[in-house]
Amino acid sequence: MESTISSIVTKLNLEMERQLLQLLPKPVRLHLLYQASTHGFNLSTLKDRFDKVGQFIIIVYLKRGEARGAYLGRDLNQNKHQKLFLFNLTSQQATSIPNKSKAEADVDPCKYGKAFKLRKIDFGVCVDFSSDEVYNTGWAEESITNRDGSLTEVEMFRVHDVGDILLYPWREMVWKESTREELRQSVVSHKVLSDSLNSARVLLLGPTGAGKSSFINSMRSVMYRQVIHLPIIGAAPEGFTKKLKSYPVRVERGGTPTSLTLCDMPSVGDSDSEGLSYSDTLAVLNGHVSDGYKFGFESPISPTDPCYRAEPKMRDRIHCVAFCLSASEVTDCSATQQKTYRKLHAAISALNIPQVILLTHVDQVCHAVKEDVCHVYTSRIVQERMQKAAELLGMSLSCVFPLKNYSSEHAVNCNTDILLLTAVQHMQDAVDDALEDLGDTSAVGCSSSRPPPSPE
Ligand SMILES: Nc1nc2c(ncn2[C@@H]2O[C@H](COP(=O)(O)OP(=O)(O)OP(=O)(O)O)[C@@H](O)[C@H]2O)c(=O)[nH]1
Ligand SMILES: [Mg+2]
Repeated sequence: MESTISSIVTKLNLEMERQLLQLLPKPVRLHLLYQASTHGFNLSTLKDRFDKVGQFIIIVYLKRGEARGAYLGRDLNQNKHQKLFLFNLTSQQATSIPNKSKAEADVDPCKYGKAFKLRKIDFGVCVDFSSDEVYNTGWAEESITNRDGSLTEVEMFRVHDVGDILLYPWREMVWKESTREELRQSVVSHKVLSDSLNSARVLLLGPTGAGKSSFINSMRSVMYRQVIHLPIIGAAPEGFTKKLKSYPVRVERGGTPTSLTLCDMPSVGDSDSEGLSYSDTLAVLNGHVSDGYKFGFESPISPTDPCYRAEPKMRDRIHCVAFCLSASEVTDCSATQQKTYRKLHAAISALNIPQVILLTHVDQVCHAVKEDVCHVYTSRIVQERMQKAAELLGMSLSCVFPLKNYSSEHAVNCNTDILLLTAVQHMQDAVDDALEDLGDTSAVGCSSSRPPPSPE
């Protein structure tokens, strides 16, 4: 059985777990979310970790040896818990007590009619047992509390279908504070493998709402060690970002820039008639478009526009492209969109520009990942979505980086930072690899058929 913090040992012994799992129709794995003796006998953490979606098991352990509990299950697209039962549990057997009510079940994880009720009391927790017309438990009416030691533990588990979570991660990652710091140091100390370039420009390309601007905001948050809110994120059906703008990734607030600059721009359209056109994208890649240019979707940038740079220098070009795709939408991509992305991928490759895929919104496709992004490489659905993203662009799976942008939280999180920093570190390496491969440390962003740009 998995637990969120490796040092937590569940009170559910192997025999009890075996008995309990027999009550469930499908093979499942349990993931410990809350333990009263670790998180506090006050139920607030239990309620915080119960997000109303998915399947949960709550167990109370009694000093006299037995345990009792409740199972709640709800599908993603349903409002109420559809499946619900109470149970008795010992190492020898588990019996379920069905919910006899036809009414839809309540979503309070601490309250099951009068039959089983967890409540807060001064300095602890009390569980009230009874038997009623909804749950014919056969339990004597009694209240048991941890204050006198008769209630020894309360635990809540998330129930995963075995098919959803892989037994072993398919990409190695050490989810520790030290990993975050090492990655951070590597990003901070990195120098571009070029005499003529202090900072490599990474262009974020992708559909509306994929999280391009959020990635910039998230990287700032990682480096500043606090979640910040740039006013560049928003939802608009026709796309929120309208201009080209570059954001240096600084080592700290007001600090020196790192070797990466992230460039934000409007979403790529399905065709030249909507979103950013193919020709405008090429103009940006080749460094012809200056910061602040507002794209007019009716016509591409004209060489007479004040923002048009006729003779771009090496530093003006794009040195790496990060395709941003949302894990929750990557499967809905139309054939036209696929064609557009593949065409772009081919054009960018012809310019010798390295490319990566940032798969955002991974928290929206898997419960376990939503709880903690450290499950990203054991989640089968995230693995599928990563494969889909690679296939969409015709790129290798090793170029796909799953991540979660900071969108609703107020503080940075170690594992979220690890994923974001890993993606950025890979971009820095990819730029260096491309420079080295060309054997000319001033030519990323140039097709072999074009004359090399002037260095500065
Ligand atoms: N849950 C979740 N929400 C995200 C994630 N990334 C972005 N969002 C949200 O998605 C919405 C769109 O994000 P943006 O960063 O503005 O998307 P964009 O790609 O810049 O979109 P345009 O500028 O319109 O092309 C915002 O509400 C973000 O908070 C993510 O990884 N997880
Ligand atoms: Mg944007």
